[in-house]
Amino acid sequence: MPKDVLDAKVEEPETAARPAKLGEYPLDRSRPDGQRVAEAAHLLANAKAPLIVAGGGVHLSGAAEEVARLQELAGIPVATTNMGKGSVAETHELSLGVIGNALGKNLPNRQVRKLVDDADVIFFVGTRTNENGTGSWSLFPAGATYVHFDVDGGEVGRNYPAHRLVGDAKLGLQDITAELEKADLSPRVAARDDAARQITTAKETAAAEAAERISAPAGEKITPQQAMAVLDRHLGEDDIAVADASYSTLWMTGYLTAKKTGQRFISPRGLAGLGWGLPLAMGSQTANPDKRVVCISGDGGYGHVWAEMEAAVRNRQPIVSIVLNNSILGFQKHAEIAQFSQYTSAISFASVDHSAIARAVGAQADTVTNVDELEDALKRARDGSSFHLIEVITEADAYPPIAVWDDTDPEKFFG
Ligand SMILES: Cc1ncc(C[n+]2csc(CCOP(=O)(O)OP(=O)(O)O)c2C)c(N)n1
Ligand SMILES: [Mg+2]
Repeated sequence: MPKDVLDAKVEEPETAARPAKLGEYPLDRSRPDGQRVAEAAHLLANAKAPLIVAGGGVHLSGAAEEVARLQELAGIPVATTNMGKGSVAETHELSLGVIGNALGKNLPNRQVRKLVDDADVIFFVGTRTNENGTGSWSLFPAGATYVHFDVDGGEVGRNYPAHRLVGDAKLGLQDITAELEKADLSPRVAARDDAARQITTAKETAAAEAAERISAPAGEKITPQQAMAVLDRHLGEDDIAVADASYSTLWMTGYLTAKKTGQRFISPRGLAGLGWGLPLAMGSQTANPDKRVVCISGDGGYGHVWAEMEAAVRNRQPIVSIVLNNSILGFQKHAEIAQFSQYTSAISFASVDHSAIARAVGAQADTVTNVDELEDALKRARDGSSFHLIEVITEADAYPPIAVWDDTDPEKFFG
């Protein structure tokens, strides 16, 4: 731009005034077709083993309360994708937790898989049925009837031929619930206890299996799962959890609990770009100044965004930023091994002191190597009012929580 053009005074054009109220999202909400809503309600009311699969669209629409209402009214079990986590409280007896690619043998939730296998009517809401949400399209039974509800008709039925519903999740779920309120739900009421029992049993088995993975001997170097178990105890129902791409997302979705309907767990699952974690946390904190935001990143991903710590400190954002430092690009290493049985030279880092980098820009920082130190650091960070980095030195050989690698010999990864 020439400088004289930049300097020129511009009269405000008459058309500049924009009186519309634009401070909310979504700006426009559309209702799905009434006849199709009635048919969907009929399918759900008469299903033997219905299952709702809630995706990130539920949060975008602000429809979590509506999903929870449907779960309660019709006694329908609810699972979520990674991005839909928190659509319902995971402490509810009819909540399965996160499914999709998160059902690998190193993630507790794989025990709920049987309930997914047995579902006869699957109701997708606010999900693109993409690779992660469907376990590479391996998860959902071929014989089930599908109802797919999304704001984008191009996504509806794209991967699973489905009864189609197109529109805003909040309004559409209200309509389906209104239809179900008129229906005979006695078969659903009768089936509820059995479904709740099956889910409870699956979760208890999962918890027993995970117990060994998440209990940490005092003073010893810890695994990401052990770190998540500590964090889960500290995470309040009003806190927002954010994760970077790579394993951080799966540690978060697999090992933290949505304690309340609508609680947010934000991760870059659309494109899975590394480095999104801290900027996502800063955006979350800006939008929710009164909430505690906790961010989980890997050391490689964090290296993309070190400079943002300065902005978070300068803007007095009291984010609790946890870096799981395993000194490798873990997911990348394991993907290369699984694919090629060897890995490239750029996988391992020299020793990097992330806490020193944080202190250099004026942040609080702790480096922790065991559970007790992590407990103390989390208490300090939660009570504090400024940006706080907790660098957790973790074991590099945490078995990758990726379902498609379940059959890979651990020797290959760590031998
Ligand atoms: C911008 C970007 N570059 C590369 C990748 C490919 N990638 C996926 S996971 C990963 C390793 C991440 O390592 P780290 O952040 O240390 O997490 P870890 O897996 O060790 O927990 C890489 C390089 C990506 N997703 N995004
Ligand atoms: Mg790493």
